[in-house]
Amino acid sequence: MTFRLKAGFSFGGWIEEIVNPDKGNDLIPEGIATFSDEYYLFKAFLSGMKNSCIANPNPSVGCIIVKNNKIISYGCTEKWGDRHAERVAFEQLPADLLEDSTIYVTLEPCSHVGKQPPCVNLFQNKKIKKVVIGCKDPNPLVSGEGIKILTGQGLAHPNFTFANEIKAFNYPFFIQQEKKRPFFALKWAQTLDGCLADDLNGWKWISGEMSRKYTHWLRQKYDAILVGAGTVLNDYPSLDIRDLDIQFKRNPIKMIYDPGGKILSCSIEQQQKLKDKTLKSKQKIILFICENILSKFANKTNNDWLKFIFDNEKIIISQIQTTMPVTESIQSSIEKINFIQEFGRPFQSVLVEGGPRLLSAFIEENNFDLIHLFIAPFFLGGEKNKLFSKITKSLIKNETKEINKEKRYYIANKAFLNNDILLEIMQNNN
Ligand code: AOF
Ligand code: ZN
Repeated sequence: MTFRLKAGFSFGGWIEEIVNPDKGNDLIPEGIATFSDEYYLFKAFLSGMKNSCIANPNPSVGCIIVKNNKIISYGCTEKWGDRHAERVAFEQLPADLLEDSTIYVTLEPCSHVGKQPPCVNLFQNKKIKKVVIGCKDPNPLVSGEGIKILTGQGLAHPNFTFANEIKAFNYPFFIQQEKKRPFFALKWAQTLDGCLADDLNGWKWISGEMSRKYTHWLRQKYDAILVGAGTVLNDYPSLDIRDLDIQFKRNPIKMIYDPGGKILSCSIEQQQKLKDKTLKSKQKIILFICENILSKFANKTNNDWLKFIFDNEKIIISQIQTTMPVTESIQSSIEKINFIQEFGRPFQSVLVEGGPRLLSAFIEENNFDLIHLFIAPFFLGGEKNKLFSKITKSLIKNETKEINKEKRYYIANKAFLNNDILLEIMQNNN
């Protein structure tokens, strides 16, 4: 899968639209004629961004209905299990208004019975002019069948001008359909000399305001945020969404990787800070702890802090195995959690936000799909908080594996966010 992302676009969507809501729909890329199919497809794409945080694991699809050069209805995929974009757009209109209209939808309409009935059936006998389709659905249950059915009815007009952007925006969905596993994105901000924080850990923000807004938008797009316990006990991050001027609908699940049980054995002062900040959460938190460490703490039931952790409805403790590489142990632990029961929907994606050691483990084990890298133009001059820093010891015990230093990754996207650079990097370009 090669992405040819247009300037101003990122894997999170149209950056200007996200961090600058005043821009509204005034973002039509250069060279796209007003009222052309591409023009309306782009508007459908923007309309699909509204529910990106609640539609997953479904793709966040946009659909618009156009008649006499006027948009008469908008639709966006609703939360998992609910209506698809086409049905939302259709159900707002009386059937007779649909006559002579054109439908623009970013993903091939589905042809299967899932939690919802097939969208292809919506178009029958409505005297619609055509259905312009932005991208093929990778779901094996659909995969071209929707386009085929609509072609048979003389309605299908595939137009893949924005197919790369649509795929990028719904990348976790595409990867999950193709690889049948959760999607891992890494995110960090660094200085020109590669520091992710200063050596005294006193520096909170590397990147500028626009990058931060974009990061918070990304947070709501992913199902969960994963950080290491070291980062939690240094920064006490809230891991919530803030600083966004536009509407968002949900905070991500917080995941803390704490193989050695640092959080179970932290000081009273640290316990209080955790209670006031990271653990003060509307959303449930998942703590990954090694099985042998857990068994050491399990019988200390007279300890108030352990009681607070173990009896807390908001905290799910998920065991990890010491015999596996870090990222595999996290993945296999995630796979054992019943997300539908705990969170009301299946799990699809995680954004790994740090610290440097946990990020390095994902890179060392080559287990990631995408990097969102922010580079801020200044120097910090530290040593401790760089990737693969020799000063902080590795998370991977008894591992001799070295990262493949020769490997070149693929820069799928680049953007200026005021005075920062955003690079979005994939394993390769296919
Ligand atoms: C569409 N329009 O807006 C979306 C589609 O279980 P279901 O019925 O919700 O089906 C989920 C699948 O439908 C999903 O895996 C993907 O293939 C497709 N998503 N299709 O026609 C939409 N979100
Ligand atoms: Zn559908």
